[in-house]
Amino acid sequence: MHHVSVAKVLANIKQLLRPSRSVMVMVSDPVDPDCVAAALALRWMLTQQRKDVVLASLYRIPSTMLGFPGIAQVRVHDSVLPDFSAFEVLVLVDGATWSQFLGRDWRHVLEGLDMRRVVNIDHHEPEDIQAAIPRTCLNMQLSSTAQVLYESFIKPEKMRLPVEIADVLYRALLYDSRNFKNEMHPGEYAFADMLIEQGAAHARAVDVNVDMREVRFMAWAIENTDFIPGLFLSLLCLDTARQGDLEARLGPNWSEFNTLYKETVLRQVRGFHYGVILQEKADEGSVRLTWRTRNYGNHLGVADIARRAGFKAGGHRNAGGGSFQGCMADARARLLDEFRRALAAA
Ligand SMILES: [Mn+2]
Repeated sequence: MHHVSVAKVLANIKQLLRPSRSVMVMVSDPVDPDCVAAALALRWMLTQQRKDVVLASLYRIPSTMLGFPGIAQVRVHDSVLPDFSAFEVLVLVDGATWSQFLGRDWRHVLEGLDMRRVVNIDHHEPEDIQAAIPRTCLNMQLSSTAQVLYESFIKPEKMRLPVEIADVLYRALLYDSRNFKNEMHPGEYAFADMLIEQGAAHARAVDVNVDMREVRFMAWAIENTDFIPGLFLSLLCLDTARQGDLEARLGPNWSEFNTLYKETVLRQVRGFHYGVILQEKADEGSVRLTWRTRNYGNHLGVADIARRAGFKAGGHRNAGGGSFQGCMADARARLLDEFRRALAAA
């Protein structure tokens, strides 16, 4: 992968956008405060330059995001792809892999796209998008995609934001940083301070107001978590039977209610630095991986361990996801083996 400097990438993106009249901004899967706020902020910036901007998602809006300010501006294309040819530039925000934007059939979708007109703005560890479009992939290891926009556009151009844009960017920052509990990135507090100064509502952004189903998921999940002290690991395996149990308790969207569990149990319990969820995808013959690593202390990189166990894995160092082709029993056994091996070698 050849390296292109951030300054050069930024110049390339500005050059591509300057003459363009119509832009589509796509949000990533999962649809969360960061990708939506980044899309709303970009829409505001580009509309100032008299461009037509459409915000799109290939993925449904999770129930937790239905009350997010401005969410109605995101068009959901959950069965039919948008007509990309109607736009001069396609901007993909807050994701590093094609599948997070274009779905499982992304290779086919890419065949119909002019890659010179695709832009990626993101803060995850670089993946296949950067490899494909290094000239227009703005990837900065910062707190959030919201902060990437701040450092690249808002701060250098001394933009004054509308209150509603400052507010959603602040929510994005707090969401992605877990209210500043994640690893600290340069400029994070300066960004926050600017947003507050421009009218972001702090009290509302930090208000915790979870659905009761979050509590029921957590109670169920704690009962079903394997706490493996020798590996410093908490492991929740959701095989098909357990998923059926959760669906009966919480409804078909049960998987949207794991936030409280992830926040409370993964990486927060003394002696359990690594928190992993494995979820069987029987229809795809695969297993989905989610992990969190305690931020404080010197710990192993779960992505590397998972890759050695045969998973595809990415995201951030201390929070990420991936997938394994095969069954739950194999995914679990191989992951635990590699944890054992890595800890023995450490
Ligand atoms: Mn993000």
